[in-house]
Amino acid sequence: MEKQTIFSGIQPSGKLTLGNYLGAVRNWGKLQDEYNCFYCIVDMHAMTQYQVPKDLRKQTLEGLAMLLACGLDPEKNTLFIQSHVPAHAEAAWLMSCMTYFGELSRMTQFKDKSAKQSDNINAGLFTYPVLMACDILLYQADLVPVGSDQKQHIELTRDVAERFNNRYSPTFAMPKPYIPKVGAKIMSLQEPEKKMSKSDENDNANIYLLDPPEVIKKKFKRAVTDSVGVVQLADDQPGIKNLITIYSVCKNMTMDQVVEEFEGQGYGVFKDAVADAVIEVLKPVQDKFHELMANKAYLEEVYKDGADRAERTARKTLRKMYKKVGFIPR
Ligand code: ATP
Ligand code: LTN
Repeated sequence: MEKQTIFSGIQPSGKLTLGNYLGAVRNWGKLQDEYNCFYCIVDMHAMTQYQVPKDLRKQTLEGLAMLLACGLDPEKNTLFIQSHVPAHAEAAWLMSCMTYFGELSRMTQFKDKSAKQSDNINAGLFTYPVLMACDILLYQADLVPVGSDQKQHIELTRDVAERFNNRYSPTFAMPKPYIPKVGAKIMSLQEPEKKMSKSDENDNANIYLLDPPEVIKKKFKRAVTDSVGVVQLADDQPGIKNLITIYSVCKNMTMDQVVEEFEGQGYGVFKDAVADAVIEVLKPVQDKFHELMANKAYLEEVYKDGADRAERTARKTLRKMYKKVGFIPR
């Protein structure tokens, strides 16, 4: 049987966080043997926020190195940079003519980001989900492994794909979100009702994948909890719930097992244990990352080869799309 296709993307909009890792990237490596996988550093999406050019270049390369450090094998997966494959932007124009203003207005990420960057509510921020839909559809992806914040965008992708398929003829596979049961939404350490996000300006809110052990310890010590004082799963203890989630994913335990392990223990002991678990999981990733960043020629080879492979698949779909809508081939 032919392998199913997977597509996912990550923005080079800052340093990767524990949220990106536990909710998305960590799971990608587990799929590489069973699926035909495409993973993309979506630099074009990152432009919806202002990026300092030299930082964007650095973060894009670091993003790629991070995917490799997290265990993605470039022989088994196609790893590439979005702006290297022009079909994404070309398809996005066409699909933006098939996506309604009302649909895009309902996107919660648009609403959240508009509130956060009220001085820069640009057209790209609004049409962001159309470009994302094209990322997915150009590769005929069946599954899209993401954190739960991206579910709404994948539903929109399906709606637009179905519209195209119905208006013309079947062209796109129908993608489904692939969301982990635990870890799909890691919360901010400072405001546990908000998701941990790499563009958060408060450094203490995030664990970055490259944070050294002492920084990780300090951030967990300062993590906002509550005055209940019991390690348990309760709706009015979002900070503790978040720490239980992190520990459970790092240790491969269920949340209930974590609660049992820390029964009768104080928050101080629990926070130290969570920090140690995270440090242990990140250590090999950090070592590998530094090794890769010292070898720019290798990284270049990986993204060039990835772009060539991605381009072939994406072009094929774009050609079909153009033909079906009535564009004359040259
Ligand atoms: P930004 O702050 O720039 O929006 P981000 O941290 O939300 O960035 P993205 O590049 O948008 O990160 O997301 C990459 C992947 O990480 C997506 O699959 C997303 O669902 C997942 N992800 C992001 N934040 C979290 C989180 N807090 N918990 C779990 N998964 C997350
Ligand atoms: N919108 C996503 C990043 C992203 C993506 C994609 C994810 C861009 N294109 C295609 C999955 C599939 C985000 O903000 N996390």
